[in-house]
Amino acid sequence: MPLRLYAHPFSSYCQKVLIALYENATDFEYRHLEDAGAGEELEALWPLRRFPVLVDDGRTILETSTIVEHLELHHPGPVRLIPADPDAAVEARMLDRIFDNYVMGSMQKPVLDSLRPEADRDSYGVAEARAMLHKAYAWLDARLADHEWAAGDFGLADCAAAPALFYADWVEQIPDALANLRAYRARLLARPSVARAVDEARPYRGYFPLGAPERD
Ligand SMILES: N[C@@H](CCC(=O)N[C@@H](CS)C(=O)NCC(=O)O)C(=O)O
Repeated sequence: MPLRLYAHPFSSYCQKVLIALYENATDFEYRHLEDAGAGEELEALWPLRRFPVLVDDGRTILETSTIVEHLELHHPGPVRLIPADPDAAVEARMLDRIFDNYVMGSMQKPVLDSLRPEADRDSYGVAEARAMLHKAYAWLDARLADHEWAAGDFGLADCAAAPALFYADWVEQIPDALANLRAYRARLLARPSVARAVDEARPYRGYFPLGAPERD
């Protein structure tokens, strides 16, 4: 029975898992969330309706970081998604958390806020999120001075970084001065697995509520 992934191509967290699957050419059934009945199936699996969700032989795996861990454990391929060395794995997981919590999370705040009715918007929270992005950018730029990928070879943390930085740059452009981070984002976009995820999401750019820029 192939893996089944409930996902939408435009979703940043779905892209994180799609990149991991594409890296190792892992076979899976793509349950596109715009297809009839897919939303109901997702809700039956995970009432919180967060996506993506992976189903492997009747087992439901939630949360992107653990989905990538599951892929490495049960469906490994030539690209190691989690380093074999436990200490290096801690570093990879640390960077994964940083990208999810402080880049992806801060990017999502202004996006989701713009979808709220005007009266319910949270301008203070949005300003905080934008400031957080700049702090995260500066920290990452310094780290990337001597790292080609986020933590060792390409893996989990880069799967998280690619969609996070892709969309974060649309929300709050990475300053020119942060050349290491800008170059890392470009390196990620040049990676075939990432380019594929970005291309598959292209038809949905009109969904971006802040207006997708004319680049990338
Ligand atoms: N921590 C979750 C986050 C997943 C998440 O927030 N996914 C977004 C799509 S990018 C979602 O489900 N949005 C639907 C919603 O917020 O109702 C993970 O890593 O899987």
